[in-house]
Amino acid sequence: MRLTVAQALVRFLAQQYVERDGVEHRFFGGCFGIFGHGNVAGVGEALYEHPDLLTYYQGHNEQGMVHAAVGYARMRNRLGTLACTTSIGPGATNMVTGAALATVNRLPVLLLPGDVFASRRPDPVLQQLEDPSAGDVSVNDCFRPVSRYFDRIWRPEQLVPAALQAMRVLVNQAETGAVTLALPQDVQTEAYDFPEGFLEKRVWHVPRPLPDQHSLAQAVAVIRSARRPLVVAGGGLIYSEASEALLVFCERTGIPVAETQAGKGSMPYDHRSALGAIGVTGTFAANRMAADADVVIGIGTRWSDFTTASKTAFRAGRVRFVNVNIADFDAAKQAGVGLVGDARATLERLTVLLDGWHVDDAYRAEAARLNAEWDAEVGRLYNLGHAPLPAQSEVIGAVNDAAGPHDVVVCAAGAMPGDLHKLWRTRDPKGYHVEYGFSCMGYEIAGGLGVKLAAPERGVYVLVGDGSYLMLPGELVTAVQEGVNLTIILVDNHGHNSIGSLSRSLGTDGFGTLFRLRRDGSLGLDSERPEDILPLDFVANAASLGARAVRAGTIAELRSALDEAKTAGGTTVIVIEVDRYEGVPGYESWWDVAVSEVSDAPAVRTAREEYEAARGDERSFV
Ligand SMILES: Cc1ncc(C[n+]2csc(CCOP(=O)(O)OP(=O)(O)O)c2C)c(N)n1
Ligand SMILES: [Mg+2]
Repeated sequence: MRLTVAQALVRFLAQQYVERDGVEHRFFGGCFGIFGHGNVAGVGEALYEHPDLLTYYQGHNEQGMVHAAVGYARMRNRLGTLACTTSIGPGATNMVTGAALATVNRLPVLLLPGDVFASRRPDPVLQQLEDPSAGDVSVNDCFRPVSRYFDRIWRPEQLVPAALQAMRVLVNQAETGAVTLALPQDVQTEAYDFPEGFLEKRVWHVPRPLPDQHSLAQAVAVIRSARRPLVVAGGGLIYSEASEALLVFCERTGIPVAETQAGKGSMPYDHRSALGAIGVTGTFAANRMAADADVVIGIGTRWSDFTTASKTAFRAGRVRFVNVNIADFDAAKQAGVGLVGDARATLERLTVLLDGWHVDDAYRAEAARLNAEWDAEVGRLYNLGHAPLPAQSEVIGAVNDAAGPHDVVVCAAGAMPGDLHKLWRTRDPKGYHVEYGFSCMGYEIAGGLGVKLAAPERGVYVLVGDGSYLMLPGELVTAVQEGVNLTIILVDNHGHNSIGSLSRSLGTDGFGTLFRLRRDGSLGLDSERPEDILPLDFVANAASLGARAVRAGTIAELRSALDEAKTAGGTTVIVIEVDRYEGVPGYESWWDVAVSEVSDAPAVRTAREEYEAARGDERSFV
């Protein structure tokens, strides 16, 4: 069939399906786009000609479009995503951060940046990077290290193998991440006789592979030898829809469960074996049991520094790891016994192979006791009654109370992700959506939009800091445009408070983190006088973008604003100011952030001494 490259690509994308466990889904839920000369006449024309093929969503910042696609993909457990089309130059490079975020989080997104003319006839075109020593380099080469698959379509017929490779990687649970097909603007518009087979419906089967017998036997022997085993549940467990299998495994074996950021929600918070968050932002329940664990079973985790507390969380002399992971790269970490396979299938097999074996009753009871003690601590922090300004933990409590059991909380950067990791009471495996692989400021609203597009039946609560809001509020407009109802709670603490606290703990006094006016003669931005704090009006700002916007001065007002948001419909932004010095404490954990070895500041020298002492606890597992 004679089509342009862009027309063939749009038809191809509309015909891609995935199937797992006999259930089939369309893979692409639509296409986000911002047009410029690099895609308006190519991909733009193709979407215009057949708007029925792929729903078009207008983005307002290319990075935000990718965040929305990531939110969508995560909500769909990697069985669906959105495509993103941009112009060349800045429109394209605006997606690089989103690409890195997708790849770090192992979430599929398809990026279609426009590219310079393949013919080179009109060079240099507007926004073209000219490399005097390499004619084939364009700004899109920035996508290479942050994409799991990259190709540039220099000739029309090249689309066929490239599109098939793109799909292979997108649906592959071990390899997935950002996939980039750079589309030179002239090639997008060139016609070619595409084979019919290329444009027909294609169903990609997503398998549930099992680890090999030898590794399973080894893992079972290690687990049977354990007296204090612990499961660390990661995002892979949720993407594999393995929560039920995990519950059965834990009921039978009595092994307690700690959760990473991406894995939070693997177990309901009130299950007696649930220890909640682990690591730097962990609970005392999980961190105490991690410290003494002799066998740690990581399921679908990439063992980030936040999970391992920079390699200080697991302190038992002869602790051993078993890693269930779809990617052998992650399964090999911590010198673990690698069980390369699907989390659900592997957990079901392990449950059978461990039949009859379980931890002793005292260990089971210890986990149950810690679960209850931790929940009491959550209750305390939800109800601090801090005055005159409330504490952030009370905001989390009010939002948790307002959210239904299947609603979703969305966050990404600042102090909020750590506090949510500790305090959010999760009741549904998809109820907790904190992007903490890249922890990208600006993800919150755009990611929340993607979550809602993927799961319109769920309420979506976006918690966003004032700093993150200022970085990328544009997709608020998209939410209003699309009639997508988000409830956004903007937590105003007049700056980058999380980094301010980190800075204070490292001897640098919160330098550069408060939002304040520079006064004459001041070298730094160092005044904390109320009259020097920037008077930013976030209510007016959000209202000007089309949202319902209200201010809550107290937790009681926040609760009624959350109630009103449910009935009002549309996207609501609730702005609440919190006490920036009333943070949630850390619980028996540490994070490796290097401190200056020499400094004029005595506080920095002290911090360096403490740092060197703490670093001594870091372990390497070989
Ligand atoms: C895009 C990006 N830039 C910088 C950072 C480093 N960073 C992490 S948290 C943070 C401050 C976030 O401020 P805000 O959203 O107001 O949250 P708060 O820290 O006040 O809780 C910064 C600058 C980041 N994570 N992402
Ligand atoms: Mg802030």
